[in-house]
Formats: sequence, structure tokens, C-alpha cells
Amino acid sequence: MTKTTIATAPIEGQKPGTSGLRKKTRVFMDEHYLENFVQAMFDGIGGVEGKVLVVGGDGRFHNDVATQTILAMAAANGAARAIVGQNALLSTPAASNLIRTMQTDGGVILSASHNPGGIDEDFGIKFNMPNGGPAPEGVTNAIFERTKTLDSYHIWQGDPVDLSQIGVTKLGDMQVNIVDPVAAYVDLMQSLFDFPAIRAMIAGGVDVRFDAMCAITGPYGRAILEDALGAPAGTVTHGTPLPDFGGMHPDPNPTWAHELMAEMMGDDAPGFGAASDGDGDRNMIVGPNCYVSPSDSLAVIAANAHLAPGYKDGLKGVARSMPTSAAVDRVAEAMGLQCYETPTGWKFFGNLMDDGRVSLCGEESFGTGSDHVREKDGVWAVLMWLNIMAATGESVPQIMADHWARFGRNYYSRHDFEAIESEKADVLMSALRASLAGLAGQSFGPLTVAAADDYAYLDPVDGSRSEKQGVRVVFEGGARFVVRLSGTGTSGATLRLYLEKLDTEQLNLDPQAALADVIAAAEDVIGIKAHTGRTAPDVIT
Ligand code: VG1
Ligand code: CO
Repeated sequence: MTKTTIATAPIEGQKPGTSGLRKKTRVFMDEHYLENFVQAMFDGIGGVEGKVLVVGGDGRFHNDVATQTILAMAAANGAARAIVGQNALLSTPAASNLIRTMQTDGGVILSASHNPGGIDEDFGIKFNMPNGGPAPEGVTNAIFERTKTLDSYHIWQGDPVDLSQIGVTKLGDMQVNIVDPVAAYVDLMQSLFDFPAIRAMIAGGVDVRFDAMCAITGPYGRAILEDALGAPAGTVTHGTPLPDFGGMHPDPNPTWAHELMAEMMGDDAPGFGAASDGDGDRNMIVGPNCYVSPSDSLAVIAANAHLAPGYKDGLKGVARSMPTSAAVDRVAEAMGLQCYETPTGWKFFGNLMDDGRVSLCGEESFGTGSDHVREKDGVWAVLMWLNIMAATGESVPQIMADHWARFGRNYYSRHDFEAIESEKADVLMSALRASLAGLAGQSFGPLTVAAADDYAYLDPVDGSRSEKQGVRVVFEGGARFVVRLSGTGTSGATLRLYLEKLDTEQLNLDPQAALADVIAAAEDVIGIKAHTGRTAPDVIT
């Protein structure tokens, strides 16, 4: 085996988005594409000489081949050690945990998360920092800048490492530790939640369904729910990770997790249902005939986290992404907790957690997590819910009814318009931004605009500033909508429209009906139909 330096040239468009670089798999398979980005990543963090890195991914098509490339490049760039999940598998939260507990210099996570996998679908890669969290914008910008000047990369030429056996091996001078991807994560969950109480609840007849959507959480779900908590075999469905996710779209929302939804909305539904995404950081919670919106799930967890042993002393504070509903704000206010608002993307929560300001974070996009790692964590949220149910003896519908009775209900929905021509989406956003200054005071149906702006964030910990993080229009009385373009897609543009309205009296309306005024006003202000020709969203959550 030899270390070689390969001549290359900059490749355009290697700009990380909301969560790393995501492109079509075939793009990543192009000559030098992955290698260029990995070298830029290593250079962007100041080199990997003598460093220790965690490497793993969600098992989608190309995960295995890309892992070998990254290991060969880490070795040639002088890394001291790589810690790799067996067969190159690691859920995103499990990778975050290993980065932290093994005190490494960071990690490379291969995933396009909730995007479909396969040779004709999506692939992705991102760098996580020594704190276990996604690289902040300063670092991703440095990586992107480096992609523009790169003229060579270093790689070991030789046989691939056998990643099928747990143990220690070598690649050139670099040590490679192949670890069980699940074990340390199970220990962490056991340290946070009351496993005996959850076990007793399941033994007492609460039937659990966990849809892993043929993605990474299958082995985690089985080890925890079926082995440690005694749920019967079959509790975890679609539990074997497959390179193409069995053709499923591993995004845990009512549209894509429709098999689970059908079961949960049917007669004889299980007592608790959940699904996770491609890389295991998202979750959807469903009770019998009771879908829990992610914003509500965050609020319920904020109100009840103290029931879980790992959080018995209460939360330090909470944070939500800007488009996430203010349901959690109401809980924070009642409990005397500080509540922070950040731009979309988990990378913005890291500083708040590292600084000890918050211990619970969440996004409306089915992401919830705590400071046990620095990523959102799907299985963690499932266990938190089961722990709350075991501690209160209440069902999911009861928990929701109690919560809304106490705090009111922030009716919430997100409408996604997918695969819009990028140019049309850009024109729409520019026109919307240009109209903001004149919106205040204007009425749309029964709603009058109180304020409209383009959200910018000043990080209270490091003083960094992020601009243009979403247009928000707030109406008198507090109803609002938010518009932004997705930063995780790989073809065209996806427009996300987030809608919200608080009601403290009528608690059992259909969200789309409750939000009808806001939906109509949003269309009047934005003109989605006029700009794109679209009359209805592709996905509603
Ligand atoms: C989406 C979500 C965002 C989430 C991101 C990564 O980003 O809206 O809340 O943090 O995906 O999630 P965007 O830019 O498409 O709206 V995952 O599960 O991909 O790591
Ligand atoms: Co994900």
C-alpha cells in the first residue's frame, strides 16, 4: 500500500446546505467528487494529522464504498485513528455519542437523512465537531471555500479494510477501530430513561409499533424495544437497513410513514406508534387515532421531561427553530425556563447546549433531542414518550388533551411545494422579500399584519450572525406564517410554508380547518399559484 497524491481541479457547487453536502448518488460517484469534498473538509478543519475521527453512515447505497474512500484519505492525510461502526453503519445520534464519549476530534457522517437512497436517489456527507454536533457555518464556509481552490488530494491505494469484524486493524499507519454501532448508544439510553418502568408498561399490555422504514434505526429499535424492554418480536417493522431503504422514502411523516399511520388510525390500533428517518435523528410520534405534531411533541417533552431519571432535576432551558410553533414557549414561560429561537438546522443548537443554556431542543421537521448528544435523536424521543407514558399512566391522546387544556393549542401545519423550478422559487422569494416593508397594517380576510421580516439570528454565545433564515409574517393576535426554501433537496427547489395559530378554547379542530384563514392570507401575500402554478402542496405535515 502506498500514499498517493492525486491531481484534481475544483468542482463547482460543493456548498454544504442545512445539514452537509447532499447530491444525487451518481454525482457523488463521479470521478474525484467525493475525494475533493473530503480533502476540502480535512483542510477546512485545519488538517487531520494525528487526529482521531469517527466514521459511519446510514447504510444507504454507496455508504460502504464512500467509507473506504474516507478511511483511505484519512490515513493518507496522517490521521492517527478512525473509529468506524461495524459494516460502516452508525445512526447520526450514535455517531455524535461516539465522537463525544471517545473524545475524538470529530467525525464524518454519511447520510442524506430523510431523502430516499439508491443509485438514482440521494447521498450526503457532513462533518461533525469534537462536541459531536454538526459543523457550524464558519466551518462549512471554510470547507466550501477550500473546494474552490483544491488542486490535489491524498489517498492510500490498497485493499479496502474489512469492516465486518469488530476489533482493531490498520490502514497504513492509521489504526482502525471497528465498533458495535448499537451497544454504546443502548447504554446511553439506559442511563437516561426508566427502563424497568417502560418494560412493566409494555408487559402490562401497551402495544408498541416502531417503523424503522428499512433504514438505520432497525438494529437500534430491536436492541432497545425488543431485547432490553421486552416488547414482542415484530414491534419493530421494516427493521433491516437496506441500501435503497426497500424503496421507502424514510421521512417519518404522515405521508411517507403511511403504513404506520394506517395501523395507528385503524380499529384496534396499538397504544403507541413511532417512526424514524434514514439516519435515525428524526421521529414521528402517534397514538391510537392521535397524530402528535412535532412542535407539540417538543412542548409535551418540555413539560414532562423531569419524569425521566436523566432529567429529574429539570431542564436548563429550551430552544426551537424559528419555524417551529410557539407551543414550547408557552411551557417554558409557565415553568420559568429560558426559551431560545434559532434558524432551521441542528447546528445552531450546539453553542446553546455547550454553553449550558439549554438541555432540550426541537424542530417542527420531526426533530427532537437533548444535550445527551449534539444531534437530534429519534429513538431518544420515542423513549422519552414511553417514559412519560409509564410515569403518568396516561395514553398519548390523554397526554395531548391534558397538555392543550393546560397550555392551549398552537394549531400548526407545514405545506411543502416540492421540485419547483429553482428560478421561479428565487423570483417568488425576492418578490416576497421586496413586499415585506409595506405589509404591516394590511388586512387579508380577517387577519391584519402586525409585523413582517426576514429572520436573522445573532448567536448569543459566539456572536456570529446568520441572515435570510426565513420570511415571517405575524398577524395581530399572534397567528403567523413563515416561508423558506429547503436546504436539503437535490433537485429543483422545495418551498416550505409554515402555518400557526394559537387557540385556547377550541382544542379539537382539524388543523387545516383551524388554519384556513392563515393559509388563505399566506397565498394572498406570497402568490404561490401565480409564481409556480401550484394550487396544492405536495406534502402536508
Ligand atoms: C430540513 C428540516 C430541518 C432539518 C434538516 C436536516 O431542512 O427542515 O429542520 O434540520 O432538514 O434534517 P430544510 O433546509 O430542507 O428545510 V435531517 O433529519 O436531514 O439531518
Ligand atoms: Co435525519
